Amino acid sequence: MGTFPRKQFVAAIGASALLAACNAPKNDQAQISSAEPAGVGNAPPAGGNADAIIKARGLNPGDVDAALRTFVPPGKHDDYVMFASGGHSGQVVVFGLPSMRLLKVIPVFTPDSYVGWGYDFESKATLHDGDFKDATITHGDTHHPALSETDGDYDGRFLFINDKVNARVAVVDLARFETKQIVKNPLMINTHGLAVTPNTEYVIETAQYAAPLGWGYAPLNAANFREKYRGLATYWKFDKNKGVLDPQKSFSIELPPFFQDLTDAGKLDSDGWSFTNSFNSELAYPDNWDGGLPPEASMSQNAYDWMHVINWKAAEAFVRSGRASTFNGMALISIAQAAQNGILYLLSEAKSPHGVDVTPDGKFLAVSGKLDPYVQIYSIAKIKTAAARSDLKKGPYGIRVLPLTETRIAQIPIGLGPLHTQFDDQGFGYTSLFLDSAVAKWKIGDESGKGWEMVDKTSLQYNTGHLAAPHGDTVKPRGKYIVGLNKWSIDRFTPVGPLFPRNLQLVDVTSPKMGVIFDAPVGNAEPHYAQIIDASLLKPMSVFPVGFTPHSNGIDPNAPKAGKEGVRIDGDTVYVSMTQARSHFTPDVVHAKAGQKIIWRLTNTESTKNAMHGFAIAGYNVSLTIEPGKSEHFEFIADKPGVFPYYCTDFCSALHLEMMGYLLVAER
Ligand code: RUQ
Ligand code: CUA
Repeated sequence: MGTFPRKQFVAAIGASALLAACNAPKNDQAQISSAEPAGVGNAPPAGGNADAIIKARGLNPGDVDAALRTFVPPGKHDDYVMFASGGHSGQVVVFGLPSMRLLKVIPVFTPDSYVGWGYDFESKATLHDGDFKDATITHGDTHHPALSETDGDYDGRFLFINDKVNARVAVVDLARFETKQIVKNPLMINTHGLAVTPNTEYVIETAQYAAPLGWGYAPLNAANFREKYRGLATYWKFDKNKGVLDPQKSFSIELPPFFQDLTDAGKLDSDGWSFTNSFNSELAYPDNWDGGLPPEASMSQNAYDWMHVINWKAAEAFVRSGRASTFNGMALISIAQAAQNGILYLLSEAKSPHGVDVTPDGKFLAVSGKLDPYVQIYSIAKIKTAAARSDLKKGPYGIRVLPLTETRIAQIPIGLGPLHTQFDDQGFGYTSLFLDSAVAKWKIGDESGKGWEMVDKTSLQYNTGHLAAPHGDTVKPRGKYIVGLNKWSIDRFTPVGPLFPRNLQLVDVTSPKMGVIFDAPVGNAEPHYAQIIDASLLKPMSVFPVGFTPHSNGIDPNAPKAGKEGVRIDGDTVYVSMTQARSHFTPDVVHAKAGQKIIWRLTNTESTKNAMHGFAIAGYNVSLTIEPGKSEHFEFIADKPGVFPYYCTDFCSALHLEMMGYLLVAER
């Protein structure tokens, strides 16, 4: 293919200024900076005129306090990074705290034409790994992000996120902030809870709506619902060296068809245990609903629901001993096996529970039922003592029941619709109140049940779901903030039509009285849950070694190299080996004949930070962003004859518009 020699091109435009601006700043400076007088860009307004500004804008001292607590000066970085689920956008949304600035959107279960997720060969293959019975699913409902942990604290290496609707789990590699793996649960259809164990031995995924295991069919009637419909807890083994979930070493525990919900893993004193709540202890199902109560009423008749208390270390040992069966390629412990081998217990919990959260010391469990105005506190030492008893009564499905009176040590009255709890570094818990639209702060007491009391409460706007706190799920919470993930924003923002933004609210918890200090609209689907990590623990790459491919997490031997580009035709396949660098694609013309298959490889050969390029081509549905050093690969059948410009979609240089080429597909 004829490529215009670079030297001739430079001579042809003959402008040294253009050259300097667009051709080759191979260092870490932004291109523009060399042309800009030092210090101009970030200079604050001269003088300092705070009083006049406060007056002119009608601010009160509280506003100014909030502004000072959240303001991060231009060019300065945030202290914390928050990973929020993107709800049914299928993504993860990344914010900086305290500024609440949006830093990134990571596509996970849904294709994204900016990142190119689902457009290149490798990411398409990753999406295919989440296929359901050969059907590629291009949506997801991301719910519960869970950061990888070492010794019970976030380590900044990986983020796990589940797809509630399709029971899939994804691994996001935080070296790249990119989705690395998607697995479809081979036994369950949908899921809700996701949690990691303290050394990321396992990622725990728990079911939501009961269905026959293994994606099977059973007519819906009373007998089948009881005997054939099932819940589940899956313990996905995480291979830390490879950074992937290993289905071969993972296992599941069959659970009754209560609708399991959220899960937390024990830590420190309670390491080896996990706690999964559920609703629908009534075992209500749609046939009951005909002419009777609607589902939400038939599922909330009982005063209590069932928490599942699971000794996962005992389950792991059981599987290793070879006694579990295998179903759809996954080790499966039956309810009877779990009940008889000290693996599974039931414990009463307040009705319609959602959050179940282990305190940072691993000693207590905070559970709240949305229809019960208390946070219920259980002692895990007492749970373990009770579990060791040989005279426990059997409950549903022959599962032994831990006595509520022996294990629950306190109930803190906090208000209406308690939903989820987070912790700080000062010995306080924070529980969201969905119905009250508030957050309650309460003191962690002791084993005897003393000292558990609410100390503060503040309104949020509105209908708060989960809360997130810096390292709030770990053995070492960092305190300072609580973020309320509010479902409704109602009157908080400039109207943008009937599809309202959600409202993430930053709450300061360092003052004696909590207070909202920032409202961040989220013009994305619902952030169900978020985790917040100290930014200094994240060590992402900023450029890739040239020729890097995410698929093998290393250099691709087939990656196009500078000076070795070209087009090769072999039978009916056209192999394109292309590089891109400011401001040129090499080669810049590709010829094909209608019907030929094109296997196109493209390397961004830049080594300068931030020097990404895009690639998009008319008519053939390819859109990519290629970070410096990265090599991508895509394929299509050139079935439409015509002239198809391709170009760089990222404004990379002063000659960005000129960074283009043609695919010419001739008639046969
Ligand atoms: S969830 S709030 Cu998975 Cu709690 Cu939606
Ligand atoms: Cu490369 Cu624009």
